[in-house]
Amino acid sequence: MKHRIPEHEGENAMSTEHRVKPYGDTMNDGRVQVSFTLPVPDSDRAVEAAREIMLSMGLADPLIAWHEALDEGFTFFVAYGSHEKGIDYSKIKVQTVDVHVMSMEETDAMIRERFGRKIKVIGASTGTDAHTVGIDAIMNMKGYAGHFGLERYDMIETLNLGSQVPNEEFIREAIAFDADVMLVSQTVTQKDVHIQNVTELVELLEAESVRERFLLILGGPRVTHELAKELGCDAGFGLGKYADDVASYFVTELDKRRRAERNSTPT
Ligand code: B12
Repeated sequence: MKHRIPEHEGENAMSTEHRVKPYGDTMNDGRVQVSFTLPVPDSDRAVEAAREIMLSMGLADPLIAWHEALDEGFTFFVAYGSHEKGIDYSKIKVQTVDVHVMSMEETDAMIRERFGRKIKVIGASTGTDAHTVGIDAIMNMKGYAGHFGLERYDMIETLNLGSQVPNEEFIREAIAFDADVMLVSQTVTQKDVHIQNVTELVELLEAESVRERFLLILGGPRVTHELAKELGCDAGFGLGKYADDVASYFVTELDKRRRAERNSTPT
């Protein structure tokens, strides 16, 4: 992309200029696009209400670019406005999974060389969560968005339990499968059900004294690495992450642990 600043150059530029604003058409114009629905009939009054919603969000100079009746009493809007305040980029800190992402072939080669056996991975969408597309994107042979899933890897053996798997059953199956890695997918976050669900999973693993036996990886559209760590998992992956990201992470981490164990064993 023509205007993209390489990350390191961007960081340097930011050190002299902390304030970052959205970029629309010209630098620092602060323009953003927002879409939302109001539970009112489509009318001039509704458009004015949408403008006021934009202003109350702190978005100046609002323009309602599109409005359309969704139903008798509901109107959908697409609007533009300017975020004038900006944010201090130097204050942004995130916890991320810091690992070199390998291709499927590189990951397979590393497993062959370092472990000499297949890595066993079990996955499920747990609790009441019925969404399977996320966990399938990571595990299925055909994968997702041009990234093959774990089933395609020669050196990874997988077991995908699907959705609505109770935590107790997930743990039982992980032990029976002798898994190295447990993959948990959580899509529904209403009423923080994902927090309760993953907390219960971690507590059950600890109660059965098997938490350390598995690498526990959480994923889903609202999952961050930071949240996953807070909940007692080893790592977390959200939107835009694929099988290669997660496989690179678990193979690297398992290898690190294998070496640490070897070094601590008296000869
Ligand atoms: C398809 C869908 C359904 C289908 C699911 C079919 C199926 N077999 O999965 C059906 C129709 C069954 C469904 C039902 C419901 N749904 Co629904 N659904 C969706 C929808 C449209 C797409 C989700 C999807 O497939 N995304 C594509 C996948 C590939 O993305 P992903 O899951 O984020 O996965 C990626 C990453 O997050 C990550 N990842 C995901 N999991 C994991 C796991 C690991 C280990 C790793 C490493 C990575 C990882 O990797 C993937 C690839 O990058 C979304 C809206 C949307 N557009 O996102 C709503 C949505 C998720 N659903 C929602 C809701 C509320 C429901 C229902 C509760 C509705 C209802 N009232 O009945 C029910 C849930 C019932 C239940 N018990 O769970 C809400 C969730 C809101 C929230 N934050 O809680 C959404 C966001 C819609 C909305 N805007 O309200 N749904």
